[in-house]
Amino acid sequence: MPGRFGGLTSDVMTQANRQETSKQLILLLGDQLSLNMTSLKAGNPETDVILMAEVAEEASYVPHHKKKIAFVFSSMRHFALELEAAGWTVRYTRIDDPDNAGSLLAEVKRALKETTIKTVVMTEPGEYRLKADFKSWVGESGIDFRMHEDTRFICSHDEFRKWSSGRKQLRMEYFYRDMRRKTGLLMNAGEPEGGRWNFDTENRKPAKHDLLFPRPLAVESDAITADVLDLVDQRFATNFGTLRPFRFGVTRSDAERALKVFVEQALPCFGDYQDAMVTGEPFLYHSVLAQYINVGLLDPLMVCREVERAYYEGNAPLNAVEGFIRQIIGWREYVRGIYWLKMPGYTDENFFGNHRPLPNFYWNGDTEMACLHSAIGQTRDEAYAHHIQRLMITGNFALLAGVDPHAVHEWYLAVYTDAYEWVEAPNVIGMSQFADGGLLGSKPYAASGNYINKMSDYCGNCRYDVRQKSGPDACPFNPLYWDFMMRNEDRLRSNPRLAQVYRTLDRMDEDKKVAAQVSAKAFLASL
Ligand code: FAD
Ligand code: DLZ
Ligand code: SF4
Repeated sequence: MPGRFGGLTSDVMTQANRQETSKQLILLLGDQLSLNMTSLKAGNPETDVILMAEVAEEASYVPHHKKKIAFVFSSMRHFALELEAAGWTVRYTRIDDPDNAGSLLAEVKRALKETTIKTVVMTEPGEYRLKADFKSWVGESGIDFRMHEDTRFICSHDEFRKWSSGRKQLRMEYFYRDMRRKTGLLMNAGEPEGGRWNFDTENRKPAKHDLLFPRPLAVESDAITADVLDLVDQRFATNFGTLRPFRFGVTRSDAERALKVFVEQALPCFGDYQDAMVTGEPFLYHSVLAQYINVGLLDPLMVCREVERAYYEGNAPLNAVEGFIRQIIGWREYVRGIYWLKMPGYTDENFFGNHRPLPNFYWNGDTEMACLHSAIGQTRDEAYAHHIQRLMITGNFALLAGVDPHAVHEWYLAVYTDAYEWVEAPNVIGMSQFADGGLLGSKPYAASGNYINKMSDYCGNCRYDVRQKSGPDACPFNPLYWDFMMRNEDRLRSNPRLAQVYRTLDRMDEDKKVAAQVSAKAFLASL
């Protein structure tokens, strides 16, 4: 197996000779690692050539975490072998290939030059920037080019456009119900299983440290992954993140095993502890499957059917199963719909007009705030943080501190193994930073230290005091929260979901308001 990649330059030469009779070049991207891709379905293994390329442009359009690059490259290399085993001819360019043209488009042009192929086929890329690159090249070159829909999603672009058009407000909950009806997941004679669409009232308990947390599947590196790790070590030495130990799976069968481990060990408590945060416990009862789903190693609908099966077989409760399925057929599909509805331009939205640079501690965890220190340290080590850490710790802080949402977006896109713009940007720009002014969600996810203290054990280990509202020892989230509400009053007061917050502010003594503003200002100046 490892030798296959060692001699790749000469492989490309032999493949080029075989390509004389080929008809189509099928470009397969690093997050399209499934035999069910529409580009492959439109191809013929007898005649067509698949192009896969590790390129500098994809590896550096944001400074990706080392583990993310290693995961993508190793998964690509393993998938190339799977394709060859299935009878395809694969033209695979490694990042260190001396002839590497540096970008996916340039690699396509090189392949066309070096072969007699005249037709290029691909499945729509997940990110707008790549789709735009290919569309404009096709316009100029007049090449025979076909871009197929990505059918790994339940809701097509057209369907989302129709669903959203004419609605005054887009809300995930209603979209989700349509996806339940469409897929039949947890449906019983046209009605939601258990008589309700959503069981969140039974979810979201804080977790205690003494629970026996399950662990996501940890996969030993094989020779291919070991090679990739060495390569990333050398070539991306200054990128963010800890590379080793590297425990992600890199094949479909690894990912399927990870799913099985999740369903058996963590799913039953997924709902209960979905929003909990515990120091030193990065995964809790989360699935840690998003990176596999997003690159194609797991099919999202298949994942949901396995999870649904656990419920019907009596192995997991409805609140956990419904909550999990909602994340995938609800949130995941909904954010993708918003992304394609609003691109280009969505990643530049800035409703609050925030321009503060991202604090440096986002890159090194060097802060005395225990919650941020923990969430960022874990991000550095695992290239993973669960949803509530992303939303209510790193996201909440950036929102309250008035950080430029585009800088926040670029950070999230870089640091998580599961980060691709179509899913990351709506979560950051819309859900977390409210930079779209309320298109995706109905209110900003802003919270003071009280929420963090309720849902985590961070505050007990912090140099700041979560009960103090102002002053040098007060938890910075407290004054920052009220400062945020006062600063943005003209934009937020009319939001019905913040009515209670503004009633509390109206009752607050003037000196307390001023103290919060002074503390917030002093803290922000110290960043
Ligand atoms: P679990 O908690 O086990 O959830 C199960 C699955 O549901 C996930 O694997 C994922 O596929 C899906 N899911 C859950 N929540 C969401 C959501 N809000 N949007 C889309 N899918 C969801 N998810 C990404 O896949 N890539 C990102 O780059 C990303 N960036 C985010 C940035 C911010 C600021 C926030 C608040 C959320 C972000 N999410 C992102 C959503 C969510 O946090 C991750 O999907 C989840 O943490 C991945 O871990 P998991 O697989 O253990 O998920
Ligand atoms: C994330 C990523 C990285 C790091 N490297 C590559 C690469 O070298 N080649 C490739 O085809 N894909 C890579 N990817 C995934 C792409 O960035 C992803 O396909 C696009 O952003 C579209 O979603
Ligand atoms: Fe975070 Fe404030 Fe708690 Fe410290 S006291 S861990 S800064 S919420």
